[in-house]
Amino acid sequence: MMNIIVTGGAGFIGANFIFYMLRKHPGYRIVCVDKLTYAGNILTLQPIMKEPDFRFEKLDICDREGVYRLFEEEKPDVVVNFAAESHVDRSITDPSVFLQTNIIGTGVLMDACCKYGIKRFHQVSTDEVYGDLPLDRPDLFFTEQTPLHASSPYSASKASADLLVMAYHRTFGLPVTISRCSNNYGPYQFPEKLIPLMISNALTDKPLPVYGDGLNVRDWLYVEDHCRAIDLILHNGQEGEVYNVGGHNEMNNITIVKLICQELGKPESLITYVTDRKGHDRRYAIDPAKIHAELDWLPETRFAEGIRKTVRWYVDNRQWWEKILSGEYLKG
Ligand code: TDX
Repeated sequence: MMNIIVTGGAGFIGANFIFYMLRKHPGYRIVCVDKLTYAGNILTLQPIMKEPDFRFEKLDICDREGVYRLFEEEKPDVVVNFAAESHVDRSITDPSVFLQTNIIGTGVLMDACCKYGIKRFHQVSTDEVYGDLPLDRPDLFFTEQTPLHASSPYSASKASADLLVMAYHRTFGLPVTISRCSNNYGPYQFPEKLIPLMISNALTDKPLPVYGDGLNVRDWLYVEDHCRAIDLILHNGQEGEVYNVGGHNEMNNITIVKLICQELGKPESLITYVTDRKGHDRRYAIDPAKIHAELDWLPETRFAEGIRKTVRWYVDNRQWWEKILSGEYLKG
C-alpha cells in the first residue's frame, strides 16, 4: 500500500502514469496535484475522477501553504514530480514561468517532504539537461555521468531542479531519485509537441511545420514504457541515484513526419520547412545501460508499433484534441 502524490497529473506523462499505477497496483492511493495550466486537461482524468483511490486537487506546486496543507491531510509516502512547463519553444518566448514552476516549485515540494517526512521524492527530468550530441558521432550517448550542459531556458530550468534535488539529498538526507527520459510519445500528449502536432495538423489538412532541415534526431520512448521505468525506480531504485530512461530508438524529425503522413494517407506536400528553433539541439541519445542492469528495464514498445498505436489513438479520440484546439477544455 502506498499513498502517492503525483504532481502534473493532468498533463501528458503524469496522466499516463496515474492510469498505469491504478491499473498495476490496485489499492494504492493516488493524489493528483495539478495547476491546470494550458497543458493540463481535466477531461483526461474524467474517467477516474470518482474512483475511491483517487483524489484530484487543483493546486500550484509553488503555493507553499497549499502544498503543506495537502501534505498534512494526505501524509503521502511518495511524491512523483511531473509538474513542469515543458515546451522548449515557449521557454524561448518567455523563460520566467519555467524558472518559477520547474525550479521554485520543485523546491517547495521538497521542503514539504523534509517537513512532513517522505519515503521517496522522485523527480521526473529529461535528457535535455545533457545538452546535445553531434550528428556525425553516432557512437556517443548520454550516460548518467555526462556533464549537465543545457541549451534552452527549459532545459536549464530542469537541470537546475536536478541540482537542487541532489543538494536536498546530500544536505537534508531527503530520499530522492531522478529519472532522465528521452522524448516521450503516446496518448494524451498536448498537440504542440512534434508527434501530436503533426497528427492533428495532418488530420485537418494543415501544413506540417518542420524546423530547419528536419534532420534533428530524438530518441523516442513510448510513454507506457517510461511509466513502467518510474514504477520500478520507486520500488527498487536506489536513493540518491539518477536513472537514464531511453531506448536506442533514434529517428530524425522528417522521417517521423513522413511516417505520420503515410499512416494517415495524407500527402507529403503538407510538409513545410520553416525557420529553425533558436539553439536547436541536434541529437539526443540515451544510454539506458544502468536501469537495464540494476532494474531489468528495457523499452518494450517498438517505434513502428508505438507510432501506429498513437496515430490510431488521435484518430479515435478526435474530440479530445479538438476541445484543446477550440479552447473548450479549459472550461473543464
Ligand atoms: O512544429 C514543430 N516542428 C519541428 O520540427 C515542433 C513542435 C517541433 N519540431 C522539432 C523540434 C525537435 O527537434 O521536433 C523535435 C521535437 O520537438 P518537441 O516535440 O518540441 O520536443 P523537444 O524539443 O525534443 O523536447 C521534448 O523532449 C524532451 C519535450 O518537449 C521536453 O519536455 C522533453 O524534456
